[in-house]
Amino acid sequence: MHYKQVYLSLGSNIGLKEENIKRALKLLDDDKNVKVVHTSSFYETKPWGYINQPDFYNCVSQINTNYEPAGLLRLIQTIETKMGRKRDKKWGPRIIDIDIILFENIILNTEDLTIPHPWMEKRAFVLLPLMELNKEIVHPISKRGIAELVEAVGGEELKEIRRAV
Ligand code: PH2
Ligand code: MG
Ligand code: MG
Repeated sequence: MHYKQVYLSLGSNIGLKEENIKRALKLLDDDKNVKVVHTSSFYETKPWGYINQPDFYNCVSQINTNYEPAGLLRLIQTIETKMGRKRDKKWGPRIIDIDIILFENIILNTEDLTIPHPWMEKRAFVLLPLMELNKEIVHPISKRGIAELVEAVGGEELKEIRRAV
C-alpha cells in the first residue's frame, strides 16, 4: 500500500465543538484507507470571513491515506453528512468542516477541489496548528515556509486564536 501524507483542517462552531471534531477524527480513522497520525492542539478561534457567527474550535491533523484526492473528498463529505452537516451558507456556521489543506506536494484545480487549499496562506487557524505539527512545511506553489506564512498573517489574527484547554 502506498500511503500519501495529507494535512486536514477540522473546524466546528455549532454544539459540542470539541466532541464534534473528535468524532470526525474517529470516523476518518475508522476508514481502512485512512490513518490519523498526528493531531495538533485544539484552538479556539474567532470566525474568519463571515464574522457574525459563534467562535470555532479548529485543529489540523496529519493523516496517511491511499485514497486519491477525489476519493478522500468523497469520504470527507460522507462523514460531514453523517454528522448532520447541511450544504449551507458559504463560510457560515457548521457542526463540522473538514478541509484538505495539503496532499503530498500536489497542485490540483478541479471543479470540486483545489489543493493546496486556496485560503490556507491567509488563515491563522490553519497555519498555526500546521506549524505545531511540522515546522518544515513549504507551500507547494508560493514556496514559502510555514514560519514565514505564520509571520505574514500578522499579529492581529494571531491574537484572536488561543489554545483550548
Ligand atoms: N471556517 C470557515 C469560515 N471561517 N473561521 C474560523 N475561525 N475557523 C474556521 O474553521 C472557519 C472560519 C469556512 O469553512
Ligand atoms: Mg469545507
Ligand atoms: Mg472550510
